[in-house]
Amino acid sequence: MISVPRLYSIVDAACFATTEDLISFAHQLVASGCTLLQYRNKTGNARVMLDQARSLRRQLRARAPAPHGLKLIMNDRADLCLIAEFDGVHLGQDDLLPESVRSIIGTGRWLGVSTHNPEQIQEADRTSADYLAIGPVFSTSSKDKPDPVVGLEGVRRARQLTRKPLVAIGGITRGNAASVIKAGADSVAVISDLLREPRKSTEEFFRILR
Ligand code: TZP
Ligand code: MG
Repeated sequence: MISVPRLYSIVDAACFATTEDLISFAHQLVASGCTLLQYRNKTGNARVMLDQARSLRRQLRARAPAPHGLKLIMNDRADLCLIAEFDGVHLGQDDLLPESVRSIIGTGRWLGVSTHNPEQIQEADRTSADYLAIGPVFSTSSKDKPDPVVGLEGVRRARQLTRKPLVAIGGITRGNAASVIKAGADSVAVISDLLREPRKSTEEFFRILR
């Protein structure tokens, strides 16, 4: 069983004007203690994604050398995970099935699966996924056409349905993160609340969730 850190930071390419800005942001997260970081890009083409992912990998590796330090997770794409030498893949309900991706990435890399209701949790729990995500817990503006909000009750229910590490996502801030962990999540995945002041925000998340 893997161990997920309390904070799972997501670097969403849509939030940055340039690759340099994206990498600078990721640097600040890692410098402040983030050890699990997902690269997400819903609009860039495959070449842009690979270019940004490779830059992230190269530039962050120097700061947090594998295997002890940083885990870099590729959203959606097993192929780009391998080419960019990332440490795992995160899948949504519209992506390839977990076992298909497991056959591509092998057992050494992490596999995460997003779920939005009890049925999806039970189904994902039967796969070889290393961790499950549940959300959106609260309303979010970081995702196009988000599924219905599951609330803290959705996190509690998810906790009862799986023993895999549980990551909560969607509208999570320093203000509500403690309640999400209390509801049974092992970790919180965050986009927006890291953007404005990444160092301060990261440090505060870790302080709050210790
Ligand atoms: N999946 C469910 S909610 C969400 C994703 C990718 C977005 C989370 O972003 P934020 O800004 O932390 O609400
Ligand atoms: Mg996806």
